[in-house]
Amino acid sequence: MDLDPQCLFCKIIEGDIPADIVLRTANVLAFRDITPQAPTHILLIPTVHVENAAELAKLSPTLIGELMIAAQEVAKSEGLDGYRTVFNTGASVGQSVFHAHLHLLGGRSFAWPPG
Ligand code: DGP
Repeated sequence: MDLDPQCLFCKIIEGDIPADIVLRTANVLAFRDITPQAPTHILLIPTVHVENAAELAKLSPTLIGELMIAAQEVAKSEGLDGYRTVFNTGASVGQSVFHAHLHLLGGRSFAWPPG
């Protein structure tokens, strides 16, 4: 199945739920996070339903690379000179939407190690 009708992010891909979209390519959609954790907080998702980044990497190493390239393009268009990218993989580390997504965060300083 390409999309899951029960999935929140698939509904955004379909246009059934509105989102502030910043980039759309053949295989990637990027939109602003509804609860931003930084001045720039954008989610980049594959336009195919896959549960998490680990499954996406197995399905298509090319597609997971496309997410990283799209993140770089969005960071540039947002005027960021540096940025953080995060995949939360699994509920135990905070994944709450089970459609693979890359967080792109920037516009403030970040601590390391992350919390
Ligand atoms: P994670 O916790 O890693 O699964 O991140 C899920 C992110 O999705 C979280 O930062 C909030 C965001 N989010 C949840 N629901 C919506 C929504 O309806 N629209 C948008 N734009 N973002 C959402």
